[in-house]
Amino acid sequence: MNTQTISTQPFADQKPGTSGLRKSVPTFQQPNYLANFIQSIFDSLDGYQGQTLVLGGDGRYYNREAVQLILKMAAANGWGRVKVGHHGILSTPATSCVIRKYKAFGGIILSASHNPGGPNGDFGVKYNIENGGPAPEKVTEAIFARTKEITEYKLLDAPDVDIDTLGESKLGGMVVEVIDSVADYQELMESLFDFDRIRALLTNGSFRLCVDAMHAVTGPYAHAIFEQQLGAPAGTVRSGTPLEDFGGGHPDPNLTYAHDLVEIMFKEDAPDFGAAFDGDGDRNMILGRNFFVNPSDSLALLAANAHLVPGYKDGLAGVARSMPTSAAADRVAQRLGIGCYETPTGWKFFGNLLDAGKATLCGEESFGTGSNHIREKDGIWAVLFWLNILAVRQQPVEQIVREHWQMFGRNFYSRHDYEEVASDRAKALVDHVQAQMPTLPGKTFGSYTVEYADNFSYTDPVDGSVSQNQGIRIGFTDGSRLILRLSGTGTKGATLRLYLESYEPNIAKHTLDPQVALGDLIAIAEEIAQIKEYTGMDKPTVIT
Ligand code: VG1
Ligand code: CO
Repeated sequence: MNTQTISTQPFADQKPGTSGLRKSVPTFQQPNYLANFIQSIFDSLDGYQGQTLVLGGDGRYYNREAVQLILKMAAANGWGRVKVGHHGILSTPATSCVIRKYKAFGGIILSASHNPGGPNGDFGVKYNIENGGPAPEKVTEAIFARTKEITEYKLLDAPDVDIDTLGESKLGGMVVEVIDSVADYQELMESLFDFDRIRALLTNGSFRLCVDAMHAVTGPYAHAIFEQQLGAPAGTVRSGTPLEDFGGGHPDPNLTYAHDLVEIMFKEDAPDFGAAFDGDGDRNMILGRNFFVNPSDSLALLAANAHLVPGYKDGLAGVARSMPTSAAADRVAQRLGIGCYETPTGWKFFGNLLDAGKATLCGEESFGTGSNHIREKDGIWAVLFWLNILAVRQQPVEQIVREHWQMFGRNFYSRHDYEEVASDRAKALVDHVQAQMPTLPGKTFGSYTVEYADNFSYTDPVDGSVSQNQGIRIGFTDGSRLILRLSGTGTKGATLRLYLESYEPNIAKHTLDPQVALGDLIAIAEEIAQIKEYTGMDKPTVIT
């Protein structure tokens, strides 16, 4: 078997976004496109010779081809061993778990997460470092710099590796180890949660669970854990077979795209608990019977109830949330007397806080929750956490959330997404708002007075690195907030995200629909940003 050195030319568009490089499948299928990016990752790393790489993906179209290419490139570049998921499948949280458990040098995750898949859908590549978490900005910047200069890549001239049989084989001088995609992750979950108690809940004859894997990567994990190990009846997991095109769906667990589950959970005689996950298994949507749990509230609730769960019974070091996530978790942190951190959007910013032991739980408004058990957000983990709480408290989801609001007040929260906006229009909108920023403080809109208007800048408390322009924030004197930012994960035009938050201590008002409670703020956002005019859309594509 020969190592080939293949000449190539740079592509100008390989800048990683919020979470890795995401492009349409046809873009990735261009000759050398994927190889360039993978070689650029390897070139920007130091000291991986002879070390272990973890490799897997969410099973979307092009996953298998990409795995073969990466294996041959890894062998040619001197990696010692690649642990690859069975059939090329590994969820994002499972990859993080395996990197940490086996002290691998890093991992490559093939996924465009919540973006649709299939021949005309999206594909993506993320690199995770040895702590199991997404590469921090200094690494992704180095990779991007390399993509602009690359002239050649290395490839082993060898037949494809059998990734459908567990076990070890040699590829040149490198060992390829096909691993069970679920086992290590399942063992970690068992060490954190009270499985006996959860099993008792799921088999008590009255509690009903419905889990929707959306034909994406969590299917095998959910079948193994909820049905086989914890005793939920067969059929509890819906759409549990990963498909290359996710069955034509959009594997984004929100009220719009997980409509099958939403329908089940909002009908009469609905199950007690419902959950859905995204393409790569790091997001979760939590539903009670006829009840939606906002992800920002979910984070706060997990923090407030963490003492009920074995893995967290000794207390939390702190809680971290992304800037646009509501401040509901801050109130819990304050009550518990623990640290509270506000980071830019994207899980990579939690890594240092977790490594330094400053935060135990982390969350994002975008259906992401996780903890220091790994360095990624984790969908199945979040559901197990909830089930553990339900098993101990023996109350319906809705009652638990309402009691939480009674204790802490309610942070009304909503996110409005405007998808596939023409990029120049989206940029013009941002410029238009940015231009008003200096004059906004002190200005009144109805009963609201602007206290501050800025573009969020974050200084990492551990390594001092600074990340600027992480989203426009307009804060009002009563603590309400409007946030505007452009997505860093979309692949078609621009996606504008408007985040809205207000705080309501009055229990009598907690039953309001968030869209009503936030009505004034929605109108103020329109007045400042003129979203309808700039986007040409009269309503958001997705409302959470
Ligand atoms: C979105 C979310 C962000 C999340 C990111 C990756 O980013 O807002 O909170 O971390 O997706 O999630 P953006 O830049 O589009 O707003 V995943 O599950 O798609 O890897
Ligand atoms: Co994801």
